[in-house]
Amino acid sequence: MYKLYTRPGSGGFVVEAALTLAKAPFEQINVPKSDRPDPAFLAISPLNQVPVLTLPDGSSLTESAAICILLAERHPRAGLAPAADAPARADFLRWMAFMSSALYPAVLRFYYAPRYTVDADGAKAVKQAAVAEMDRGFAVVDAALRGRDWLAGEAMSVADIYLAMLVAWHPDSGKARTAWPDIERLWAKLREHPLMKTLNASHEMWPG
Ligand SMILES: N[C@@H](CCC(=O)N[C@@H](CS)C(=O)NCC(=O)O)C(=O)O
Repeated sequence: MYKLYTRPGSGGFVVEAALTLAKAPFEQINVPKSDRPDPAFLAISPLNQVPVLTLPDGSSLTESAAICILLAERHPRAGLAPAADAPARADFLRWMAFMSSALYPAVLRFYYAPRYTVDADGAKAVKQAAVAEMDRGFAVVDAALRGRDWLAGEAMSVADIYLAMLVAWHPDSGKARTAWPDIERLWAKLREHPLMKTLNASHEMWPG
């Protein structure tokens, strides 16, 4: 059985969605935020971050995008991603990598701003720059969605859920909904998705 280390409102949201869509049984372990982490948790998550997924063979991995891609590979019938040889696979990999390497870190710079400066008064500037970086990234994704329903191919994939999670973290989600109409169109569909509604009840990613 899988074990998912997570906490409400975290990147564990998309992994929980992927496991549930795959109908894969998993145990969920809530990891409280702490500056003095449990050494056993640090052994599987050296940066003291969630999500972490422990696989049925006992090995563990961090990195939300890697976890989602692995689950898509291991549960091909769940349709979490276009097949490895499908033309849409390139878009899927591209956007998963873009979201986890450009957008997610910008979100972290906003919420953990003091970590990103040695200036005791610098957090405000870090936050401003983080929002600008998020805005740049979301505009790229919004443009890519023009005329399309989903980020990759003709069906919802875990990349779309990943995007909804990230945009929900924007500190001004009202602005996000008007500034990027094509992201909003996708996000609106996900807000009505029965599983996202269920997950949102515990994660409170967006106003229900
Ligand atoms: N690169 C990691 C980032 C994970 C991450 O930053 N998780 C946040 C919650 S959304 C966390 O655990 N933060 C606690 C910390 O950094 O101290 C991923 O994609 O999974």
